[in-house]
Amino acid sequence: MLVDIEGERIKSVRGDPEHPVTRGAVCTKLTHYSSVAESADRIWSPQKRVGPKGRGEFTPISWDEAAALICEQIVSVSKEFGSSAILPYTYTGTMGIVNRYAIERFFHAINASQLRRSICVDSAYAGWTATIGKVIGTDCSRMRDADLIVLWGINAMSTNMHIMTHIAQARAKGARFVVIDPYKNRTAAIADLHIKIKPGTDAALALAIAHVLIEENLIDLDYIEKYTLGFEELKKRAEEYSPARVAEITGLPVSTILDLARAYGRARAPFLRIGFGLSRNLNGAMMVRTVACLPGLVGAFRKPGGGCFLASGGVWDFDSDKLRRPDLMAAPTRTINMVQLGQALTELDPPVKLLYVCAANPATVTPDSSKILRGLARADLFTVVHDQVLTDTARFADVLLPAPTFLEYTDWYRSYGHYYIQKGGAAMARQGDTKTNWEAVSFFAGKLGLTEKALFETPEEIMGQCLRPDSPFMRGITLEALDSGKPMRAHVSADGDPFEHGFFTPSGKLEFFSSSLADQGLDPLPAHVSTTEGLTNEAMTARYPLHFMTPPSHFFLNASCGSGAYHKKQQGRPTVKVTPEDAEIRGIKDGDIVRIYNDRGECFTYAEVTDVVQPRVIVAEAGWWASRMPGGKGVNQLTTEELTDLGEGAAFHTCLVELEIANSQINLAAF
Ligand SMILES: Nc1nc2c(c(=O)[nH]1)N[C@H]1C(S)=C(S)[C@@H](COP(=O)(O)OP(=O)(O)OC[C@H]3O[C@@H](n4cnc5c(=O)[nH]c(N)nc54)[C@H](O)[C@@H]3O)O[C@H]1N2
Ligand SMILES: Nc1nc2c(c(=O)[nH]1)N[C@H]1C(S)=C(S)[C@@H](COP(=O)(O)OP(=O)(O)OC[C@H]3O[C@@H](n4cnc5c(=O)[nH]c(N)nc54)[C@H](O)[C@@H]3O)O[C@H]1N2
Ligand SMILES: [Mo]
Repeated sequence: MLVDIEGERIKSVRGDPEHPVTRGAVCTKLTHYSSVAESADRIWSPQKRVGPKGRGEFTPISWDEAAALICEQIVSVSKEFGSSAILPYTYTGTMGIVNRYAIERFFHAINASQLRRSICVDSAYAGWTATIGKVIGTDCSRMRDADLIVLWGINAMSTNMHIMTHIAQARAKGARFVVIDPYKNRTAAIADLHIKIKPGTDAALALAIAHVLIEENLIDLDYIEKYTLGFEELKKRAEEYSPARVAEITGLPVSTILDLARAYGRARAPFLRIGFGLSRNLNGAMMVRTVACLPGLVGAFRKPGGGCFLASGGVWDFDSDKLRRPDLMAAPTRTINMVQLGQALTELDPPVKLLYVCAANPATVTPDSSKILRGLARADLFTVVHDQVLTDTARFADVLLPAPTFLEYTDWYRSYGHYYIQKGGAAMARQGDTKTNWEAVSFFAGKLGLTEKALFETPEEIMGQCLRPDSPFMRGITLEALDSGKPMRAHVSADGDPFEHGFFTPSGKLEFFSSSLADQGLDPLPAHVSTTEGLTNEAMTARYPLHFMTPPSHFFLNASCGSGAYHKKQQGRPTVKVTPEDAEIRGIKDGDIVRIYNDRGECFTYAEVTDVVQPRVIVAEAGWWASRMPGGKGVNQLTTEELTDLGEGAAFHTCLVELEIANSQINLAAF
């Protein structure tokens, strides 16, 4: 990004025309970043709570006073309850490598409970890894030469806009563009074909495609022989998934399944881009694993212009131990899954007594948030929140710490959607009395009297330690080389087959049959498994007949940007999309306030009656701060803490609810 600063203000944020991926384009969330940086919700100095928890009433204090309060709690909680009663909850507010990961050093040094950070990618990565072995894939720029592009469970117009340029180029040359998604999102709306699948049934569709490819001999036997494992077993499994049976499961016409399979089998260069959306289901990892088998059947990876991509995260083999320093832990401690923060704060024994939230907003983005709010309201819980703005979570803080924006500090950033890493320098002077995440924990370490050198190193020192310029993927990527500020590429083929020399699985092949899954006592073959909570469960749907999905919004970045005046205005108002039939049954009209509810919780929003969704599936694009929804409750009140099939991820989209009209239940004047 190029940022123009005038005095102390951000004048503009633009894409860097010389950047190999963005080529001068940045998303609307960032071009209007000043609206976030200058938001009325910004916090400029440390604060101490003066009102009841959750009310957001604070008084300014100094960093020294804040440190005294926090350190006193660290000492007394450790003494009385053991240091595992301390829990850090840190996540993706900043993607800077030092400020995101190195802060764990401090929590290791005080021997706090560890956090399993699996809310985002872990279930998708586990599924992909089972088939492919490492989270790398075909460079997305190769899509430019594809003749069939399938986006599967990814709303790229909103979440990965840079690939849309490649897609436009391919389409100009005649490529067909298909989107597979339970609702017509922004991306599906411009596709040649939108396959409106029933949520959670994608593995069945992928197996039906395999069925047709095999039956109609549209497979690449030479590729299968050289590069894959378990074809005979897969063939047998796929026999169970006839297009007729899968039509029932997925709600798609048989003709659509046949058309997609044949198009995939006959394409000169089919490119499959798998998204994270489908992985956010209780059967999500298996869905990703199953879809990832398809390129193996047709040899897509070696077809120029073809391939498959989920993410690039696997190339960044930093020395994680040097970055996070788990060796600083004096004794083994427990690990708490971030997806289950609600449980951790309300049910865990021994309890969490000190919660340190940094660069995260769990009250809004973490599942089963009614439990989290109950936890945050506990009188015996001491909560520290380090953020730029007064979020829904920050309102519950005992001590609130102000953070700068990424434009005010140096860090290093790597993508999980492409293969570049880059240093981002501070573009402007520090505003207010803020500390970065690393500066804050270093400061507290000093006040606690800790002496371990690793807690006081500079960001440059830390970064220098964790880079591995000798590793095959990160060859030549040194601190000095990154200093130029220019993006540096990891070593993955830019326009060829990343798996030319084999896959990264135990067998070195693309594994239709996975012995590592078999070793874990799991089904070694791809399969469709319907979830207990889902439209096929009649006992549950009798009470909660609607499937509820909450994918990200176009103008928010998770709950970041929820403070931006521009972003809120563009996003309009929070809504739930519901079909005319489902609305009519419930007497709901477009624009009504509705209540969405299940046994976990409830939230209120505006009804948007529309055919972009399908019968019995409703969609509320997420990211609105709960405090800005009518009724003050967010969509994650409804979502489950149950973990996905592999990878211990979050299953935001596996969620049954009911909907009712609620115009008279809400006093809108309050919001
Ligand atoms: N229902 C539903 N829920 C979801 C999702 C979904 O699709 N549906 N998506 C999930 C996904 S993929 C993810 S990754 C998670 C994201 O969850 P989080 O990582 O909690 O992301 P944000 O909500 O963006 O909160 C980040 C906070 O960090 C603050 N921040 C920014 N920069 C800094 C900094 O330098 N220092 C500090 N201290 N703070 C900073 C921002 O102001 C913001 O409040 O949400 C998940 N939640
Ligand atoms: N504008 C914007 N951009 C973002 C974010 C944001 O909040 N806003 N968040 C960022 C983050 S942290 C992440 S991880 C990425 C995620 O970005 P993506 O990979 O695009 O994933 P999601 O947006 O979670 O989901 C994409 C689509 O999956 C669909 N989906 C849900 N369940 C199923 C299913 O069972 N089958 C199929 N086929 N589709 C399904 C949803 O309807 C949605 O349209 O986006 C990043 N970019
Ligand atoms: Mo994410």
